[in-house]
Amino acid sequence: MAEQNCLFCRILEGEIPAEVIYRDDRSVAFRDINAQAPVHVLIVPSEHIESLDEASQRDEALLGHLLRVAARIANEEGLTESGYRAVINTGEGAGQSVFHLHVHVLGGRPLNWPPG
Ligand code: DGP
Repeated sequence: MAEQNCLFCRILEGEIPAEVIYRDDRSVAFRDINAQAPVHVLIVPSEHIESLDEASQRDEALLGHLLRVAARIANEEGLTESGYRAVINTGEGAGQSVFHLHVHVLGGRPLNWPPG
């Protein structure tokens, strides 16, 4: 179900433009508008789930699917050799600013650990 005031639901519905690079029946991937690395893609479930913390047992297959899509995109973006990071910020304190679950895929530069 799309949430009216959710930015990513509006992107999924095509109301707000985005550079979509992948779409299937359960997810959409588009480039982050505020890229933190040469490759920075967001993988978003088509269904509105506020955060990882809101995902339930019913969403287990979907969560696995999002990670598989993340790996596929990383591969297509040429990141397999150099490595990449898949990140799910959960909650304001961890940097979540859009409350529609999403996986960040970052790569194309050295990624430090621990992240800030
Ligand atoms: P997070 O802070 O983990 O909730 O990540 C939200 C990301 O969404 C952030 O990296 C910037 C990105 N973002 C915010 N608004 C837009 C937008 O309108 N279009 C796109 N493509 N990305 C957006």
